[in-house]
Amino acid sequence: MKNKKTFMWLLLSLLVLTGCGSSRPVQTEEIENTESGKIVVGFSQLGAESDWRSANTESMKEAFGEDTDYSLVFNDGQQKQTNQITAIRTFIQQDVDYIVLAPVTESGWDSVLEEAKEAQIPVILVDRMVDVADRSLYQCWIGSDFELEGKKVCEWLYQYTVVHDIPSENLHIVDLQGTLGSTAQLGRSRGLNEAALEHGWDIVALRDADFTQEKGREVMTELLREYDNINVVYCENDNEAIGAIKAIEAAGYKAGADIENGEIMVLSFDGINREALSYAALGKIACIGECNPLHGPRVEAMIKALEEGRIPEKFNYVEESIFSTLTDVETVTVDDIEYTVVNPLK
Ligand code: GZL
Repeated sequence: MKNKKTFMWLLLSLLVLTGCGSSRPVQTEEIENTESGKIVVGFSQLGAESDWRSANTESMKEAFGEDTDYSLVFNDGQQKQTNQITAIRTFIQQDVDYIVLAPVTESGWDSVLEEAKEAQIPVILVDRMVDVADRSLYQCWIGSDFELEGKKVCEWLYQYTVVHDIPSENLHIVDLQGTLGSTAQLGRSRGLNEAALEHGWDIVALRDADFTQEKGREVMTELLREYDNINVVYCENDNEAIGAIKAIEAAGYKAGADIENGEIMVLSFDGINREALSYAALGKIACIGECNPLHGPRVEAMIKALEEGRIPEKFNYVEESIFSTLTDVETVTVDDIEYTVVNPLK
């Protein structure tokens, strides 16, 4: 445990920020003063692009809040890897006890994680994964099986076509992808691609919608101008789905599950956003693959284990469900495991 003074840190942070060469000093938020005797955790959060991200941030801030044994130094990377790398270097200069990283995309982390290793500061990954040659650069990871999330939603779609006797070749799907190169996007897109190959679905187009509502609306507007046969929209998070539904309705179509009668079915992921859940209640979103953001307590448990000399599991997956207010499909089976479809409003 390191004994640090706030003034020294702030001075160091200032030196590091001015010397870092980044165009804009990265705002590293000191949460509360850092008294000696607390475990100091530097958290590089990738951004605030979605409701999921906000819930994830709140979960971390609560787990490492002022009434705990920790002092949290929080940085919002504003969805830019360069900001996250600068923040990690600041944490190294501040000589924090632990670095927690929610990486925006998988590649480009080897050098800065090498620097953390050389500084003997353990790194814990949360949510998305990093693609590094040397896995010893991080202690452990906690997050979701994103490909499984995609498989569950696609199995729900397949079962829906079976119940309604809809031929697979009648499905014309667009994939509104999340931030390209992020683990969540790679896994969810892979889930759809594999299901489409297995069932003979037509993937009309893929578009980067960056997990945001505005991009979801924008790319869906373009797609509806470009194609007249779209009847399923696979949104890789709820914020995109909300944007897509606004575009669908603005173009004079109806978001709904009755695709044989001209409605456009919207599928999504997360299950956090209240507006998305209200759309699910109306059937405007047919199915949501749950993605659990509440990683704060799990990360705290990992740090506690490390403090006590115990080694956490390297990879830790959270349990997740599948949501729908439609009753057409009651369970889905993926990789021989059966998942009950849950009504998120009950
Ligand atoms: C998933 C997470 C994704 C969410 C999006 O764990 O990385 O990023 O699904 C968020 O809402 O933007």
